[in-house]
Amino acid sequence: MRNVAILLYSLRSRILCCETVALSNPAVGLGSTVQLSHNRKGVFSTLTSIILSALCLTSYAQFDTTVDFSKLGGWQAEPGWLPNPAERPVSQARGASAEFQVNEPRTGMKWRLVRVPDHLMASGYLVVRYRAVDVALSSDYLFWVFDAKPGGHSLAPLSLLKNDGQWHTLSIDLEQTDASGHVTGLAVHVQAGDKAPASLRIESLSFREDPPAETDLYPQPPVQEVSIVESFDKASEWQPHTSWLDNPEEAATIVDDEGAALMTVSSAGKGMKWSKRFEQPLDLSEARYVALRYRAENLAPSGDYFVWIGSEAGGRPQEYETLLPLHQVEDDGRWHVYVAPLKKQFRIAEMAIQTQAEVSPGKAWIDYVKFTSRKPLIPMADYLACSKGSARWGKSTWGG
Ligand SMILES: [Ca+2]
Repeated sequence: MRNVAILLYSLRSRILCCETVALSNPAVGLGSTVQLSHNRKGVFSTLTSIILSALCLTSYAQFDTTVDFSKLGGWQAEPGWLPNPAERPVSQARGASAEFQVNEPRTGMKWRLVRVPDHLMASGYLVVRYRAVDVALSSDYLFWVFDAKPGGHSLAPLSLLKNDGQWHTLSIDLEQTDASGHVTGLAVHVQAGDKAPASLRIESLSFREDPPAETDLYPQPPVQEVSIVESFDKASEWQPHTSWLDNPEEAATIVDDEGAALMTVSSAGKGMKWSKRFEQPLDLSEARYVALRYRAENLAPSGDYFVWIGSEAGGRPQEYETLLPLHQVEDDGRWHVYVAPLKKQFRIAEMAIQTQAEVSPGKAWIDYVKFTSRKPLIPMADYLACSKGSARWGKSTWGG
């Protein structure tokens, strides 16, 4: 049953997180390269609703999977993975615990977990209880995960270790490290400096939905709580850009509609982009999540953006990010709140939005885009089709 819970949680994560990178990022991009049929979207949407409903009703939404190393075929030393492999590395697995040791100064070893449990998902937190002695700290990885990203990626650097021989708990926020999909492999790394042996004892390693109360967190949570809102309550601030796309509809409109901006494109197969420039750029340095409330009807799904942000005005900035691509927009006429980790932290000088009509008329409403330092809790009312605008959104609702 726990595996089912993990699978469900993973599906939820996939739904909530911007996993798919838009194929055309610059605001002026013309790309409409990813096309999904509305039927497929509809089926997925229905499936999504069923799964989300099930999640609300089941107590299995919380998961905690401790990896029992003794059942997994052990750890394989990979001397070819580093330039200074130790000659006599030691690894031992006993039940949930494992010990790694390098015996010669200025050498190291990387070990690969031979087999990982089925259904282990790269979501939630990787929680590690460990004790380290004389490990050389550096920016090289402590843990490496093989997941949906080709070749895998680092989860945390060696420099995080507290090297004092005491027990510590480290919780790695997997979403923040950009982990996603199934965990197909895991590796651990130990380096000795001038002093040897260097050892790392892992008492337990588990994948959990939430970190424990007493823990070191990685990445470090933001220093300052922030809540930055674009409220979309003045349509006149949004300028159309017919030159930013190859199929503009000159007559497309953007108007105020009860606290939201309503974009309308009347001709099937046409679209429009609008942007708003911020005289005072929005500083996202402490923001970690984005929440976007919208609804849409008759939109054409494409790889280009629905909402986009850039570090400079004009459409071709140094830094930019697609907050939500058009093909991930739920096109069922209902209000949705899309929540995802923010991949980049920069100062927003311009935000751009786009509507593409598959059939006439294509309509999309955006109520708000909100950037927060903590994962936002969205009131149920925001998902209801009857609720309009964000007038009721006070600071207290968001806790920020
Ligand atoms: Ca609004």
